Amino acid sequence: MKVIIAGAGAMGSRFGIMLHRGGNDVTLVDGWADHVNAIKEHGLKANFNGEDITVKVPVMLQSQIKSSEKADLIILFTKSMQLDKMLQDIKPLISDQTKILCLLNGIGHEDTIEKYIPMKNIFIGNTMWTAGLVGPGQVKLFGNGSIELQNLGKDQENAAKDLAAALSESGLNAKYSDNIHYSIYRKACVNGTMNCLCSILDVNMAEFGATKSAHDIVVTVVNEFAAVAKHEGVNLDTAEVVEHVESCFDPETIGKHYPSMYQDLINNHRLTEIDYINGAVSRKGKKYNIATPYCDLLTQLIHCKEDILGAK
Ligand code: NAD
Ligand code: AOT
Repeated sequence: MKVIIAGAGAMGSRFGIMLHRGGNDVTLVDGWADHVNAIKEHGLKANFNGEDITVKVPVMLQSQIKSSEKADLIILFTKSMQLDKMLQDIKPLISDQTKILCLLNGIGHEDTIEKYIPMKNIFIGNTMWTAGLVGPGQVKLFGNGSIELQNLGKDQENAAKDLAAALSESGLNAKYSDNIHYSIYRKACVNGTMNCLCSILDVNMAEFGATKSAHDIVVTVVNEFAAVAKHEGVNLDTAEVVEHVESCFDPETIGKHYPSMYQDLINNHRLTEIDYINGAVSRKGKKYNIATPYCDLLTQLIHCKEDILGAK
């Protein structure tokens, strides 16, 4: 399968490496010149579950895309605020048959994708895999994960199941979901708690989970997400979602992970995806006349921290 990874930072690199090792014809596309040049010169370097590996994989800048190379599958892995530009830049790689899979964190990305891609080729989902960027051309990957995905287009259920099976052949543990908006909101609850709170408190997920207030905060935030989701026809089982969020506290599994928002804001002074997570719930709350005070405050605090750190 000819696979383009559109956005080859931490997660794009993980997926690129795993799909390449699984025998696919993978090309990375990214907008960060230092990263692209490092991969071109030295290969993509990864600490993969404790083992140092180097993967030689084709890579190009968004500005170097040629129209000749149509992909079977494009996996989107930009940050939320980079998605629209990436979709514009990858147009030459897309044929009428190219499937687009979006696994970004956050809510509502299909609205952006639908502007550029016919519905029949759009597949959306979320992932419990994690990844960290060490520096240009270098990532750290540990632990296990999974993917849930579904077709947006009518009559594309078999295509979605085939796509999940193809990703699983490379060890990505992908499953078809018949209720992907539920799964996306469920994962957004993980990010709507862990990402902002670990960044504000300067801790990893296990350390946050060990605080006395963690449970109450998680319950309140999940309830706000659930109230908004209900207005969109998604009925979250809040007790199950809280349990799911709190399973991330376990230091033996992924508790030691610093969420991507922490990596961006605290380590690299980069702008965050908060407006697509808690910020999206705040905006929807105002639209539906639902109070979301924790999401409002968490969004504001992350924006304060962006200002304080001069994030770009
Ligand atoms: P990332 O920031 O590592 O990569 C996204 C883009 O930003 C890439 O184009 C990358 O090259 C660029 N970039 C990264 N660091 C840069 C720097 N210092 N200077 C300039 N450009 C830079 O993002 P990610 O963590 O791979 O996340 C992609 C999507 O997946 C997001 O929606 C994220 O929330 C989601 N996600 C991340 C994780 C995780 O563990 N990292 C887990 C699940 C989902
Ligand atoms: C995560 N992390 O989604 C993944 O860092 O943005 C992120 C992210 C899987 C399970 C728990 C947290």
